Amino acid sequence: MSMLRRTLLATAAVAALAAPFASLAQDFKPRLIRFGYGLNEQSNQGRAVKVFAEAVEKASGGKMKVRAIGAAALGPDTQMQQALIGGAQEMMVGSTATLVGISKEMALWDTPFLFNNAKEADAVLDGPIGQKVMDKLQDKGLVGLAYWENGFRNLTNTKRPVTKLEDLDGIKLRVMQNNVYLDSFKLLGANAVPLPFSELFSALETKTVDGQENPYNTILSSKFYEVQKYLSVTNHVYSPWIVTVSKKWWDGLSKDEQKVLLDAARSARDFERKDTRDEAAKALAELKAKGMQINELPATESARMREKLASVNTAIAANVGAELWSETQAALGKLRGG
Ligand code: TF8
Repeated sequence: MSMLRRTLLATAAVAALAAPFASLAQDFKPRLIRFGYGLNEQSNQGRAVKVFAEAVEKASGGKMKVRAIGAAALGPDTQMQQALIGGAQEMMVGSTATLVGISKEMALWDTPFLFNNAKEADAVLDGPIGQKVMDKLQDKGLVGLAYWENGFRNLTNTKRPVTKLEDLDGIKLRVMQNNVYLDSFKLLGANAVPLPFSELFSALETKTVDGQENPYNTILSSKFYEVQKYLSVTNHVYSPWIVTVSKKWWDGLSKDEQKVLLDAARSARDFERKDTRDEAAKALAELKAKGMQINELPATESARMREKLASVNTAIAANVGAELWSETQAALGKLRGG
């Protein structure tokens, strides 16, 4: 056997031996990740953060630890976003809608009736358009890792079932802290009041507001059925969550550490979307059993709402830029077989 051949064989043997221990050779430092979120531990959000935390700890051989802090104990979305930007907190998951003040392209996801179903949402959010919108965060001190599902939003209130556009007249409706939501519900005739989610239950309980809008899962996990009578199925917008990281902190991580976080955010996303959809499928019956009165919105009324909101679309297109807007419309056309 030639010298060269013997060396090659020996190198191969060492590589084969080392392979199972590859993770030991990876560059992990002890890291504590404070991961904040707004819903409670028993929510779809809480369950997914737990899955994320376990994936990170496992993939880093226990070096990277996630301290999950729910129920807005670190503050509402906007406060956590600032903590991430400043480097005082490492990670969070929250609504894309509360990021619009920081990164205007996020308003794309506030477009009323943008997606017809979850399949369209997944395709656009996980595709090049979703990535482009997410990447815009980097200039603002945030790194986006993955979109999770909050879901299609529906209306609840204590005044009356909303079966037609006019039923919204004068209803004091809490909206997220986001101008598209504020303008949309004003256009629809409601008296829209922006409030952080963490103040919502008590605002409903004390009748500071009459109603709110959120996916079934949240109406259930946040026990809004205790303080809301009517649920009107409007599906007026698909609302994503986004997992974000402090860029200040992220830039100090090794490539291996960054990969662990990205992979875990994506695997937790897949878990979360399935969990959320399974829960949503059963939630209506549960909310009914809890005493809520549920009504569908007739297609003609849904169409009237869309028409009323046409000017919002124009404003969003101007905000996010004509190019991103038309790219999105083209992608949706393609998905719909156009
Ligand atoms: C809202 C949102 C919230 C989420 C959550 C706190 O109505 O839908 O449920 O942002 O992350 O504020």
